[in-house]
Amino acid sequence: MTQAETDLEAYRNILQQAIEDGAPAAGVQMAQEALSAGLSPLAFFRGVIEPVLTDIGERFSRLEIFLPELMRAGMVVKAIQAQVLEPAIRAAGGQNFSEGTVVIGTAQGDIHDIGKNMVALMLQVNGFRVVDLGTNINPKAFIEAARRENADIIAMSSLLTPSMPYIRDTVQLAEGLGLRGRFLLIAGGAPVTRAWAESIGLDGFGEDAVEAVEVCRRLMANRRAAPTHPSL
Ligand code: B12
Repeated sequence: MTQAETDLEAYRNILQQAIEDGAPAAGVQMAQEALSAGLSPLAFFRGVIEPVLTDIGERFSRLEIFLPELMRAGMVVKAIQAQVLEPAIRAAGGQNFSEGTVVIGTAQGDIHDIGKNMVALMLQVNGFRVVDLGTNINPKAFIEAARRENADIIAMSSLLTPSMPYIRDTVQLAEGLGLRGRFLLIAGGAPVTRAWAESIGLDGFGEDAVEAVEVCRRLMANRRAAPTHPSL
């Protein structure tokens, strides 16, 4: 194991312990130390937060842990995001919102927002104006917000399988209203796959926050090249 891998493992163990103890301050302090030691916020998110949350999710499915632990995980990770990662990413990013406007939210029935917030932040620091609608957003609310904000892209997040049909409903609502040429629709989240995204007619899909930026950039480049194309 390289020194960097050993460090990541040590950070993951501390995060795991902070979650078990329900101690956001310990998580925040560890994240600050990791960034001070030279780890980038994105590398921290991918190398520490994502694997720990994945492991917790797997243990939850195996009934080894229960809802209170899931809630502590959400609380500790959100504190790290708000107090350490977001300020660091914002400080490094520009203030130029010329890439386009993205309306983002978590799909109806779903209140998970850690991944969605990371996507929103990465889009913002990469030049998109982002309107974050929050969680549990129904199809009509997505479309109304996109109209109100004159958005280019509607970005939907879903962590719950039962919420995925609402993403499909949003695509169908946009289609029914004749708005497919006006808004580009994309989605992501742990249970969302590229094949499913294609099957319901989404314009794009992203595996993680970095790919979310890539897909939005690509869609906007296509739109600029062929602005009247009906289904971009
Ligand atoms: C933390 C957590 C919670 C916290 C959420 C806190 C919060 N504020 O978000 C709380 C305690 C609230 C919670 C509640 C529940 N949870 Co929960 N939760 C999790 C857990 C452990 C981590 C989720 C997370 O943040 N992952 C890390 C982030 C970074 O990953 P991500 O969201 O996938 O996002 C990345 C990519 O997917 C992508 N992405 C995300 N969104 C988008 C959008 C676009 C447009 C793009 C391009 C990309 C993109 O980029 C992100 C960054 O890289 C997961 C396990 C897991 N493996 O994910 C279970 C999990 C999602 N939960 C689950 C369940 C069942 C529940 C509950 C129903 C439990 C219950 N019995 O009440 C409730 C549901 C409440 C509700 N109505 O929403 C299941 C879902 C199963 C399913 N497929 O339906 C999981 C998978 C656990 C499991 N294995 O059973 N949960």
